[in-house]
Amino acid sequence: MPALVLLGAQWGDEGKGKATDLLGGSVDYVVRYQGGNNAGHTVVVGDQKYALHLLPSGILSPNCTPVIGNGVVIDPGVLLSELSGLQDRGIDTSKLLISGNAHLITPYHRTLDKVTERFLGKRRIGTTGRGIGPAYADKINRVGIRVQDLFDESILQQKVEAALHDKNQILVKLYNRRAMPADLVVQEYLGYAEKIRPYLADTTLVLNQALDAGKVVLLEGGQGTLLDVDHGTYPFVTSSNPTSGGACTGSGIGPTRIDRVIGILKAYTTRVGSGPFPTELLDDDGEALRRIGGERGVTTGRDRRCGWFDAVIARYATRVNGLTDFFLTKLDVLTGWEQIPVCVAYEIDGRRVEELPYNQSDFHHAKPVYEMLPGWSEDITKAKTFADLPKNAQAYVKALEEMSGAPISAVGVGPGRTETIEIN
Ligand code: 2SA
Ligand code: GDP
Ligand code: MG
Repeated sequence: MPALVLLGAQWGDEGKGKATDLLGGSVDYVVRYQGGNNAGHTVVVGDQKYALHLLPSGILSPNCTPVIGNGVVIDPGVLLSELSGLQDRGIDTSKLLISGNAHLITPYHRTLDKVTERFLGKRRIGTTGRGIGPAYADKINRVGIRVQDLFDESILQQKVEAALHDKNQILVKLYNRRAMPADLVVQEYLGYAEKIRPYLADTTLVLNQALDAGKVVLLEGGQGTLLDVDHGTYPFVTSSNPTSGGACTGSGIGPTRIDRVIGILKAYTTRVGSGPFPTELLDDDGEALRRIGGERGVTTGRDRRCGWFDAVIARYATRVNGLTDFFLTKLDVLTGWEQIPVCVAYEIDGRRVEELPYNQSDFHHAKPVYEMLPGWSEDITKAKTFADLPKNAQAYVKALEEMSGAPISAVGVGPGRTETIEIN
């Protein structure tokens, strides 16, 4: 198996961290290819719970090399404190590799993220406020600061000055904020350089050479398909490409080397932040899913919006990512419902629609068409094989597989590393 991609099939928080950790024992490299510390990936190992933001979940597997690829945006202060937090808990972080081409999030990106959201008011995206959008905007606008710039003071100074030239005018004139002195940013960032230097690598070269040598590389997505800046519910998206194409550009691994693309799919749906969500539940069922599923943002602590499973979204994820299979997570959370509604299509202005509409207004108007599936009441958290699941839980999984367009190869029945059923 050469390279494989693991990504979110919905709006993020499907349980990618747990799935990556599960595969960590059988892969040699785990690579983050987009996003930054907006992500929150939870991994539960025994009685220990880890919340990772910037570091690949493979960092918890001793034989695995974790890599932060060129497509990631790095807040260096957050990176170093995440590293020292893991070191304090006895995790070896020395193998980490960081691309010199990854871009840096700076204090002005964080400030711009927050003031823009405030300015948008009711139309705000509901970002994590970590500076992700403004950092990617600078990258595309060719005024970004890269990790490699930390090692040349005069280049860093020039680039920060250039980046701040118009931003300071915007901050002062438009948002009534104080200008940010370039020198302050440069001094702070030069202070990170030597701490980051040991991890610096030509990650694209390292990964391709590893693949040549028969090693296995796992590309781990942050966020999810519907938060993709190209394929998601724009403008209510993140500013990167969590979809499988982003795994190539964000790591420097060509598509011909990837032979498996796993979509992580929650047995119901959640979303953090603003934007359309056809199956959202604003009633007791939504509250129950939130409570039982522990649906709270790992980075911001915001309550996640909850709703029933949406097969239209799952089919779309299969299509735009070329998924080979799904891991279905959090099936245990659905235990106890007598009947479980599943959205099989939308009704838009009186028409039945089977595929995700590309038109933003149509998606905003989409009403779910539900099919009712019978529920189960037995505790499933101890199930080890598919046959251990109650008949109705088996039928739920099979129905979702049928509707979603790719086989389900694993089912999560609890947050722990071992609480996963593999299906052959
Ligand atoms: P941003 O900050 O620019 O990426 O925000 C843009 C949108 O992307 C959403 N987004 C997320 N959605 C789900 N999970 C994410 N990670 C955290 C978690 C979220 C948290 O694991 O729980 O703690 O709030 C994540 N990161 C970004 C975001 O909500 C906006 O809708
Ligand atoms: P990620 O961003 O996709 O890595 O997901 P998060 O960590 O943000 O959110 C997923 C949550 O579900 C975490 O608290 C996980 O520990 C938890 N989780 C993952 N798989 C399962 C499962 O099968 N059952 C239950 N009950 N919890 C799970
Ligand atoms: Mg998350």
